[in-house]
Amino acid sequence: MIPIITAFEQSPDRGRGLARDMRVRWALEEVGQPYEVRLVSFAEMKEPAHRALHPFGQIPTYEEADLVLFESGAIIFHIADRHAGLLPDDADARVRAITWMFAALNTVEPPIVEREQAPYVERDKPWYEERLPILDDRIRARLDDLSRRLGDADWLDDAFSAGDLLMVLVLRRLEGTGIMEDYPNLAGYVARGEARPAYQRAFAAQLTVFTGG
Ligand code: GTB
Repeated sequence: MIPIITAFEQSPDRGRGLARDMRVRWALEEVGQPYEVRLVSFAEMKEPAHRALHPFGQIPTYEEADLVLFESGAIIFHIADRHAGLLPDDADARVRAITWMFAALNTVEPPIVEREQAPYVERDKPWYEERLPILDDRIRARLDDLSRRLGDADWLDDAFSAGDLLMVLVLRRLEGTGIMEDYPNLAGYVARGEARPAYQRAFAAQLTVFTGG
């Protein structure tokens, strides 16, 4: 059964790996599972047919026979749970890797997304200029701790896992802010993730939607 995922027909980043279907594509590539992609427009995402798959009218979704999933974290967990390669076999190591999945999505990503959205939703507000450094500091507080924990290790808990996959993509969202430059070990960590052949295939597939060929 070939799973079908949904992705943006149009994306602000023109397919450079920032939209969350990249997480699902990368996970599927890591485990060697072929997949199909259904592209949806912004209007289609809000229509009942898509909302039946995703109650919040977003991408990505994941369909596999009668199973329909939304939320990139849940989709990655499902893929990692059903295939070898993204979660360790050892029970304790497995739940530690799952903990890093939650840490990426619940602890590190929220301040990054808040900073990312501020220019869109608050630029014309009187507090905007004062708020930006506060948002940057919240991100730095998380990166200070993450950087300390990673140290000079390649991955967060021994072998590469779904936790690293999510953390690398969350950190990539800082591209262009100048913040990552202050954390050379985290920048190296992201580069290691991006160098993985599965990442490269996933990135190329998403980019092809926008560049053709
Ligand atoms: N918690 C959900 C998950 O993890 O799956 C969040 C899903 C989500 O935010 N989806 C976004 C979406 O559908 C696309 S990924 N937005 C449309 C809407 O809500 O109406 C967010 C995203 C998109 C594009 C860029 N980019 O181009 O830079 C970055 C991030």
